[in-house]
Amino acid sequence: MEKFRGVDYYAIEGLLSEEERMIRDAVRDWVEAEFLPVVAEHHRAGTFPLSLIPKLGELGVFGATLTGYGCAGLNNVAYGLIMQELERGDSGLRSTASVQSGLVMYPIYTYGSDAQKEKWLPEMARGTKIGCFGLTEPDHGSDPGGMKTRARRQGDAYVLNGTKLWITNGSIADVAVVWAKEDDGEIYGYLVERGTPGFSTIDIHGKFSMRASITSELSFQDCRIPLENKFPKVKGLRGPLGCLNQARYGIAWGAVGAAMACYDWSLQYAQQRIQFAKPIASFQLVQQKLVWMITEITKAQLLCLQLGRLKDEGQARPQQVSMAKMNNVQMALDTARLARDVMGAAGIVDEHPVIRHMMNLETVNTYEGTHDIHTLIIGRDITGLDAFGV
Ligand code: TGC
Ligand code: FAD
Repeated sequence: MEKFRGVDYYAIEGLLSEEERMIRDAVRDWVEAEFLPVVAEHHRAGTFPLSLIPKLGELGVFGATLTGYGCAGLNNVAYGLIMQELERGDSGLRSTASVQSGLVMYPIYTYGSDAQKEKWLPEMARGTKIGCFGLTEPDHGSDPGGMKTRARRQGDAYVLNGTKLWITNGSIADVAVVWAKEDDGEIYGYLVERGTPGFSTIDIHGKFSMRASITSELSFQDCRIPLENKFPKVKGLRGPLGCLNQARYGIAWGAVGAAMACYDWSLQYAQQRIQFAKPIASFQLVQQKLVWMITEITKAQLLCLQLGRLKDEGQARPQQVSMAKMNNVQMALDTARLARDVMGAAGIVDEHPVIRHMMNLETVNTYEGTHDIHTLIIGRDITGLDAFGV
């Protein structure tokens, strides 16, 4: 198959600034040259190419919208385009950048003390330190407000007890952002460093999705952390949910990247594959699938771009982020499944990227709020009625 040819049916390129295009192209070239050649072997082995993380730092990917501390200070559209290009490589690659930027650097920057920012942000921007985000628990996924993890003050320390499950990069992280309840029943955020006594991790194996990404369980047993490791500026579920707004925004763009990869690959395949003495791309039913894909990708691109412009004006509402995450991930999953179908048997092997994207997108559909939770968030917004439960 030829190199990726880009997907821009509505001349959206013309709506981007020169800087946004340059950033997009730099990340696209890097993914092409350094990531795509190794992703299939990592997918098979169930590993992540850790040596590439500092290179992502050099590219300015981490905390790209933040200012100071060695961060690039880009606008949200440029950041979205970075996420699109990373996920064109693999959802696990975008996950690493999302977690580091939106779920670890963002809360340190927004809720953290000056000392916490100075200690973590410059190294995280460089990719020489890695973070993870612990919100989900074995008994509380979609309803994190019910979390059981507890933090209790004892003298000059907080003592953490509990378990966080399904945590991206948990076992390789130098620091975990952990959300726990105190005796007042409120949720607070804490920075827990790797190696702290009472803090341990176990990786989750047997995944059919996100194989080129590390997913772990975090366990806290009488884990004592210094008082200064608590975020001073946030209290309540709005703390972690505020971080999710950032990461969900990146996923909305990233899903478009995965869909673009699947569409372009299956189009090229269909143009080359001969059956009944003709390229399969000449059959009406195959064309219908390809046309559906590019139409939905185009709509998703426009949704992202307008959301990014709103975000840059400080006008993007969390419910609008939910709509983009919900729509674009469903679109990408449907696109990947159609692309797999267009490729016949060839679609099931990892010589081609389509099945890998398809399996990854099953996770993307679930994490950062499932498709249905985002439906209910938007439903509550437009009706004023809460359909979540009691
Ligand atoms: P609810 O009563 O709606 O809200 C509680 C408080 O939070 C505020 N809030 C938000 N603040 C900022 N941004 C948002 N998006 C917010 N949504 C709500 C809200 O105003 C309220 O504040 P206050 O001050 O009035 O108390 O809370 P609820 O318990 O009814 O739950 C609502 C629900 C279900 C929407 C929420 O819990 C939710 O979003 N659940 C989904 C959980 C989720 O997305 N988990 C993701 C875990 S992290 C992850 O998956 C990382 S994957 C990383 C990767 O590898 O890429
Ligand atoms: P559940 O909440 O049990 O949901 C199961 C089903 O029930 C879903 O279909 C859901 O939509 C539905 N459902 C639940 N409540 C309702 C309702 N009120 N109405 C209608 N339907 C409902 N979490 C982190 O904190 N940090 C991470 O880094 C992280 N990384 C992840 C990486 C991977 C690979 C995966 C798979 C998950 C990750 N997660 C992470 C966890 C993720 O956020 C959760 O899986 C997700 O929030 C859903 O929770 P759950 O899996 O417990 O599903």
